[in-house]
Amino acid sequence: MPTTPSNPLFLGLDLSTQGLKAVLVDEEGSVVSEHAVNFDKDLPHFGTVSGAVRGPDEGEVTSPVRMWLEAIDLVMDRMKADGVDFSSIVAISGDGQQHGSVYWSPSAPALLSSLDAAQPLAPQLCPQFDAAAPSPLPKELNRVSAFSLLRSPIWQDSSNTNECRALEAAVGGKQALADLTGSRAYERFTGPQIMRIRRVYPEAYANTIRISLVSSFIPSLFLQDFAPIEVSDASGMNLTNILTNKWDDNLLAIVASHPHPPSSAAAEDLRSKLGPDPVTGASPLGTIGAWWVRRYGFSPDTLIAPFMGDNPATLLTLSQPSDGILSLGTSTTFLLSIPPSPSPPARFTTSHILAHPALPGGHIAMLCYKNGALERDRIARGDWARFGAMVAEERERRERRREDTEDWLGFYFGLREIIPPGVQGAFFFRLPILSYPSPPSPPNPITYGAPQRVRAAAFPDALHPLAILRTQLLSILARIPQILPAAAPPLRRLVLTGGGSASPVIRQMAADVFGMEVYVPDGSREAAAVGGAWLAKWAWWRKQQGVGEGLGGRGTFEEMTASLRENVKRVAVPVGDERVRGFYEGMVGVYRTCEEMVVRECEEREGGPLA
Ligand code: XUL
Repeated sequence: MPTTPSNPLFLGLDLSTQGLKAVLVDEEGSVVSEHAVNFDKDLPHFGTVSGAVRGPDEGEVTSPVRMWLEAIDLVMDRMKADGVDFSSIVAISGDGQQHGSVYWSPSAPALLSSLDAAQPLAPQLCPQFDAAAPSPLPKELNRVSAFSLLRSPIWQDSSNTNECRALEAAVGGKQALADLTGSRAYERFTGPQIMRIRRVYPEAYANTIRISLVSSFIPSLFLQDFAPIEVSDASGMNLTNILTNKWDDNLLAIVASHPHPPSSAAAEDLRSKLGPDPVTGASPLGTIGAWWVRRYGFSPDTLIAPFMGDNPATLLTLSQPSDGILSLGTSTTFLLSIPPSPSPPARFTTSHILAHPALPGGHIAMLCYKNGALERDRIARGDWARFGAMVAEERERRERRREDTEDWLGFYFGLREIIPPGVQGAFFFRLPILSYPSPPSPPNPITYGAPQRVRAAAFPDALHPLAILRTQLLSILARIPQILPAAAPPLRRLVLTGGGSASPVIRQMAADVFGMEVYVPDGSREAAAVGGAWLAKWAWWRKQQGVGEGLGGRGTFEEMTASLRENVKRVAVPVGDERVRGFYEGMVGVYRTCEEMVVRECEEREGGPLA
């Protein structure tokens, strides 16, 4: 009979684009320790930029699997050096950046199950390789590598547009695929990624016995055996039915056969590579493997719960009904929880519906932007104090004093963007102001003339910091009415998380653009990793209570979190000044016009529709 430590701890790991974080959480849900590894700084020998390798193919973005393994070795060693008592950890879960995929070789099961506790993970599972060499494993290394591809495609990849269009066409179009899977085909989604891997590396695909998501790769290491994929992360693959969360035979057949007619034998082969139907966050996967017990002193009873996608994990810790979550990490994402309802959630071709990891029948609506932090960081050039001062000064002049006869919008898409799909480049607009309201002004009604497209050189330099915040936030504001379920009450609070949420200027700007009070995590800023630790606690708590597989109304995630403390705090309220109130609602119309002009310009440049 396993003994329970007097102070049980829960480990949450977040394997994100730029680094790996590990948080330990106690029974009350408070974070007791945090450790992190930054890929570029701590593992520079992989030569990544912001955690990723671009190229060699057009649009290709990958991360070395060995880098992730070394990061896990390093974070565990850092925890050990800090005196973490691993035997107090009773359950482990976490999350990974969504969509990325890991390709396991036929040697993986034997290598995983026979790990030697005297050595770290990386050299035992993945040989050193030349970063410039092609990703498929050279055949002569097959016996010593658990991976058939040495670099994993990640969510920033956009090298498979043709595969996306082919998948949509094969099921009857974008909307048909969105209705079936929750999303139309997106380059970063794992199904279209697998289609490209099959095309460019047919031998490596044949040499793959299992495909994991980043989120199921990590628990596979802890179990020393393949872990199944979890439902919320599975809904980022374009391979499951969003209403049943099961692999869809037709989609498997298309992905496994294209450009040939769908074959059921190919579909079965892909099904065996993907493993069993996805599991919910409620089902523990098993207990920790012997390597972890011997090397770090974990208890052999430590439960391993499924790992999720990073966005669902963030929502788990921060969300209450009627909250919107704006995650300002490497990507910028906006998330809403959709409670279970007798009618299925509406599906759109510009946003995503994901399965909820801990609320059976519940969903998550999501908007995702690729150029979020990448472009904000580029403009700030590390000097956030200057960035903030420039935003504040320009806001004062344009929103409060209203002293110009023109205003400006700027769009910044360094990488091929997700929303609007396929746009790339920087685009600047002058907005002639036809009239300001005479006081007392109702909220905003500035009248704008037709926006004029201007060259970068004509755009006021001092405006870039405000301009990027404006367009990034307006893009979301313009789309909220569409993604908010019809029966849902209006949003009440906005919860900010991720790196950008630390900035007081961004907090205030978000409060004013959305007209909502802004909250941030209270305590740890690692909301996704904490979400993992909470899911781990849920699995353990249900086991303690003897709750079986089906929830049957008992042992729900809500029931468990009710005993955990409120973990957000209010940091900004919309300003009372009526010149600023409603300013951005009034700008949405002209924003939409400019966005349409950007899309048209990109289409003309590329000679056809972008997506
Ligand atoms: C979501 C998405 C990103 C990644 C990385 O669809 O692609 O948010 O999850 O954070």
